[in-house]
Amino acid sequence: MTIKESYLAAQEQYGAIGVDTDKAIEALKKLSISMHCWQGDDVTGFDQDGPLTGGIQTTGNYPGKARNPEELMADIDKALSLIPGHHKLNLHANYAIFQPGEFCDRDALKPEHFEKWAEFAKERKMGIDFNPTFFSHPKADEFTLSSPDEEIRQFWINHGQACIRISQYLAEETGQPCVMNIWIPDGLKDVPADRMGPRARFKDSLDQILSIPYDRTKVFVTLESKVFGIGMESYTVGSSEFAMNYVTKNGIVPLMDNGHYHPTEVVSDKISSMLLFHDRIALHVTRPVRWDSDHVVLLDDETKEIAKEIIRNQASDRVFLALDFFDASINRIAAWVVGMRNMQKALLYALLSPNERLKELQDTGRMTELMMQQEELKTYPMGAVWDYFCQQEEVPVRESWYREVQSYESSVLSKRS
Ligand code: RNT
Ligand code: ZN
Repeated sequence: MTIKESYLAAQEQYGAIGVDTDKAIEALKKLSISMHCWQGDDVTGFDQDGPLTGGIQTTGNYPGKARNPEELMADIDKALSLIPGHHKLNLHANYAIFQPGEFCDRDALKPEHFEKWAEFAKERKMGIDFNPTFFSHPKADEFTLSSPDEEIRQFWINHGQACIRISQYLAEETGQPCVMNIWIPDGLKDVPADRMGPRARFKDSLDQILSIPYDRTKVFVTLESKVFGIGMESYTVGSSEFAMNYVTKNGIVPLMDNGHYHPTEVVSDKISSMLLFHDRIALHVTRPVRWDSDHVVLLDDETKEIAKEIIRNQASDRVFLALDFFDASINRIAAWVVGMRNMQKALLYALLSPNERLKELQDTGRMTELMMQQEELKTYPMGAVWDYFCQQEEVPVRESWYREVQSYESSVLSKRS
């Protein structure tokens, strides 16, 4: 059977439960995901040689890591060529590109340091999202925006302000809004003597960062909370309550990373509540394994549940969707492709559900039928629709994309030492 024939058979089966597969494909085409540049080089960036700090960690030493902007850009291109649809690029400030011999510290970064990225994005008609980098830096050993050392705190406030200017530049260059996400690692390994002080300083630092003039239709500032980090097990300054209250009071956008909550809490259950109180929300989709381990996104239950919340609440234009993982133990390009394609599959799964019908079953108390239908849906032929979508988008169908990664590995990655 050809891909088209399988698709037509699937179309009929979905049609019988009131799902229009053509419409699902059309909708999926428009859903763009922000692909994080930092999977390509284990969050190293180009502005310093030190280790990854901030309580996050990459493990593994798979060969072929991108060592410079050219390699990272080539790898991003390779990954994007294997991912259907049209996406955004998510950059971190430590990916600044300097002229030979030039160095500029984080507090003084300028749009020109991201000119090459802007060009890269424009050539590909992509938008760019941006992140100040409050880690992997000599001044980020302990506290950043919540530091009791005023000089250090000021340094990072300047960094945040510089990043707002860069974000606006990126938005203007690409013609697409830039989501600028603030996440700080600040916290303590052991029981604090003062939980309020660092949070009060963080609050003040954010106020100062946001006090510079910027165009709120071009730059959407988001704030990401976290429950703990490695070496910050007892206290994080930017907790969920802190972030939620701050964003609500200051009209910026909440960002939820599904690795940043207590292990039995799920972001899928938080989305509806957040959407009721915010015009927009942002997500970092990741896969926590036991802890916030940032494994590659799989087509697992929680990823599907997150996608359902976006789709069945018709919220795709209110949710900034980004991925966030960094796995150095496998081919890094494959990691991107698996994660991106899985997020898209989860969205397709949600688009191929008879959502109105399922709501009606819930509202009329027909819980047996609801369970039955939700379970039967799991074995509907979504794969045939996905394959057809990939074919239409001119990207490799099913596992055939992996051959391209293998040949790229032998012709390009294996030559990197
Ligand atoms: C860390 C946060 C944050 C980072 C990136 C690199 O726990 O999830 O989003 O992963 O900024
Ligand atoms: Zn994150």
